[in-house]
Amino acid sequence: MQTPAAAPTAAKGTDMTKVSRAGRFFWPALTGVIGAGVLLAVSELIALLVAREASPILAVGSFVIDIVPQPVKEFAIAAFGAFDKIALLLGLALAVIVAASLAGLLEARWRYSGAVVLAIGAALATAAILTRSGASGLAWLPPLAGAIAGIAVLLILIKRYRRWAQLPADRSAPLDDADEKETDAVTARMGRRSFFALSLVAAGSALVVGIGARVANVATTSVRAIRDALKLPAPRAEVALPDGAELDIPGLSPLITPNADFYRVDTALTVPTVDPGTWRLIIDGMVDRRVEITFDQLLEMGLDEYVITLTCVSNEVGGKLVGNARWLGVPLRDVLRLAGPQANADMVLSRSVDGYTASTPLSSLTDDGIDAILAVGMNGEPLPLEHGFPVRMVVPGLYGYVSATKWLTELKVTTFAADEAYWTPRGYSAEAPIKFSSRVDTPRPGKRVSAGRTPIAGVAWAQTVGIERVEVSIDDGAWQAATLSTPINDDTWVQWHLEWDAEPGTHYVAVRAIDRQGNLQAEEKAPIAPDGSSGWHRVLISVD
Ligand SMILES: Nc1nc2c(c(=O)[nH]1)N[C@H]1C(S)=C(S)[C@@H](COP(=O)(O)O)O[C@H]1N2
Ligand SMILES: [Mo]
Repeated sequence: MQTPAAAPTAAKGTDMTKVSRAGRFFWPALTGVIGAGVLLAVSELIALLVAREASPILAVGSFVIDIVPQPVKEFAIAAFGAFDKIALLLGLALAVIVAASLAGLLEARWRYSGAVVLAIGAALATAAILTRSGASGLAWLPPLAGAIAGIAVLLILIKRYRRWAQLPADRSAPLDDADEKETDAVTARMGRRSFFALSLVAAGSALVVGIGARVANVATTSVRAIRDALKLPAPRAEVALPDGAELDIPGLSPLITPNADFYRVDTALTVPTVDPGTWRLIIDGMVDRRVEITFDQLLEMGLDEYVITLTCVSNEVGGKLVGNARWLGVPLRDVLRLAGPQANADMVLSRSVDGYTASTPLSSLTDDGIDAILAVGMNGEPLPLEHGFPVRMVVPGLYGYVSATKWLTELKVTTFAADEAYWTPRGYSAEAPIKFSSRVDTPRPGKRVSAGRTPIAGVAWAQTVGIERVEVSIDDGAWQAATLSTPINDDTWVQWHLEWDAEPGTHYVAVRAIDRQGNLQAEEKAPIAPDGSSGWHRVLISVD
């Protein structure tokens, strides 16, 4: 009986190391194509991350369209009809394959000659990208990064190919005569194996990364364009800011957090792209009738403005995972009423297009006194993609993870006994009201303060209840009442400040709040899990 180990491998192995005549043309050419593929894939990936318009293939394609004379364009349309663009891209792909094969063949013969061909290709693509209108400041980065990666892969692959084909890698170092044959065969076999292994990995990842990045780029670019072009109806009622709503103190958080500065927390690896034209909200579960509504139907329910401070359960004492925005939306109680929640239900499981779920007490969404909304606008614009475009939930008084589902697609009326949300089996409470809190924004620890009169200022929030008082203690002395901004409503944070006569040295500044029900902010420190941090924010300040 013959075991696999006993099979004669030596003779066959030597055969395998031979590169056929056709192979001497095919493998280097393929190497060039793989190098170019890596170049394009890395460019696409970096373009997706830093400069969406900087896709080499598309930029060169658009460039060709622009320079092609009108008669040729007309011929292309006549010959290919609606497929003229596809024909162009196929032609371009063919040109890339030919040039890349040439690069591989040249590199196998003269070191770095193929690298130069790829570099020229990348340089042409960069020129095409930079001469497009709308090229951003980082538009040169994708083709550069692509060229570096593509050339590196080409050089390494060709080196392995030369070992396999027994082309002298370095003419100045001949092999020892006696061992030559044996060593050649071993080197060739190793070269062959490592050549194929890397070729496979490089080609495979180039395909996956390149196509993935291009698809993601197209999807987000088109939904981004839809979002940018979207005009939301004006609110029936705007929230007017009361006099004294905003304090003007350097270093203090603005009353309304600009969208660009608004914290972002979600489990989404890539931002979901939802076209409002095909978006549907399904309301089902324990309801009298299952309801499906479109984006337009939602808008037709009438939009109002709500200013609500959102807070993340992961916000540490003094942290930045809290923000205040003007939301444009529709009350959830009106939306739920369309379906008619049944009496024995006690929870709404909201679901995002990416599968994320949140469990919100039904009463928080139906209570007349709570402004829980489906939001479509944020600070005067449609929701940014990152903040849940086209529709998200915002519920005053509950941490985001149990209430603020972004990219919303379904509201399932159910019970806490029957259903569980994303974070519930992961160490967080099924129900999580926001623990009211306060924060010192300025002076900032680590920033030097000059002696003399200095404002101490920050924000405090107690959504649905409101902040009654904010107190500051310096160097663990008596608690002094801070001056508050005029609150917009009980769902938003207030700004506070206290004038301080700062003396040289180091000082502790601590803050605590009292809510409108007379409760003092919890002093006891708690970690963020399972239901939010607590404790008083205390900072160390050095004064010159
Ligand atoms: N689809 C989806 N929605 C989500 C989340 C998520 O991971 N996925 N995270 C929630 C959490 S934990 C918070 S704090 C808020 C944050 O909203 P923001 O990113 O707009 O600030 O979104 C909530 N909505
Ligand atoms: Mo959160």
